[in-house]
Amino acid sequence: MKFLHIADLHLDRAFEGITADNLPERTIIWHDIVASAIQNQVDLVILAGDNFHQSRPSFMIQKLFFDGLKKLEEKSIAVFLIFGNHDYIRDNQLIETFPSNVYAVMGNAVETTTLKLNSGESVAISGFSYHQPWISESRVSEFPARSTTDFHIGVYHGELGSSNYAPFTLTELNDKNYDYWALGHIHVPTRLANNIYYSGTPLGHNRKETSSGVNLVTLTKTGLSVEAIDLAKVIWRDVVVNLHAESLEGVISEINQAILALAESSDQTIFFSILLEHVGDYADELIVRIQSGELQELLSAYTKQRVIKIKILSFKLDQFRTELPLSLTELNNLITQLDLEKVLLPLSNNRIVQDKHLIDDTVMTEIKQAIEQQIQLDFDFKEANQ
Ligand SMILES: [Mn+2]
Repeated sequence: MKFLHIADLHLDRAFEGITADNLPERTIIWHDIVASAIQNQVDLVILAGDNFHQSRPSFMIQKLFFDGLKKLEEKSIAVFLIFGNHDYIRDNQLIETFPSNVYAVMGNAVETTTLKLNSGESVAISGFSYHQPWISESRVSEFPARSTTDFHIGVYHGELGSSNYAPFTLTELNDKNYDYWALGHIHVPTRLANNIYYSGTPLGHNRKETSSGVNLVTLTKTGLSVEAIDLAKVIWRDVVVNLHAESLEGVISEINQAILALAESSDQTIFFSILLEHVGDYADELIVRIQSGELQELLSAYTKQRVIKIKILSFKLDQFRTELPLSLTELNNLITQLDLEKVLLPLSNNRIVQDKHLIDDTVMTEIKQAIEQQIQLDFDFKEANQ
């Protein structure tokens, strides 16, 4: 049998730092996933949670999502889907009923469905959905013993080790003797074992998400093959431009060439983040032009002439970089220990914030990640062993 393992689609998630309207660029990925499933003639599509970025996905995004599911229904491709910590199940959440080809896990418990495939083979698929933004215990013990069907697939949204996202161990998963574990939650495509994979997010949504993919999995009686496919039409790249020119004119040309060199070798839209190194005497002038947004505008215009869509996120000038008297590990520790609940106390006392549950563990984690990301952008660090 053949199936697509998809996770962490986050279909309604905005691109971080991109303010222009980009809904088509953000949602084309789902269209392409559906097309890929049809083209590869898969029996099944698995969506391993966080299909939406929030538990209140917009009506328009839901329509797009259901449209894709219906296309799969027309081709008799089955879908098994669960909800993760971001799109956890709430009352009055969805605007449509799932089409007949979709098995969506809606209850609190682990659910199993069995499919009879055109090939005559049979497969059992087991998984659970989140009903709140975190789950502090492992759910693996609730998964049934391996079925007598030809194949058994486990679908699990969670984190290896200890965390608030259904933490699990590899031993627990292995002990089930399933043919494949389709994991969700970690956005970087990761192979944990021969038959245990995070497929990763199909589309990066910020500078850190530089890799993306879905898994095309073939199961046979004798084994499995896993092919990672990158369907993303939008990618994120950090570019370091080591400047040599002595004048503003030369510098603009150097930056432009560095971007075009990458853009021309790719048919994807690239969101560039540019780090300029060795900025010379023209620094003051350059900074003014960067702060006003003029340089970004100019570089985008150059690339648009070549019909390559590029956006520039930020500039950092390395002459202003300072080394912090810390290693990266020490910074991590400091941020982990940061008592955000205390810092956010005045805010969390606000009734709107309370009513809408705006501050939860996910938000806390995201704030900490954002702080760490920004500090890493602005400073250099000591080597860990010094
Ligand atoms: Mn998740």
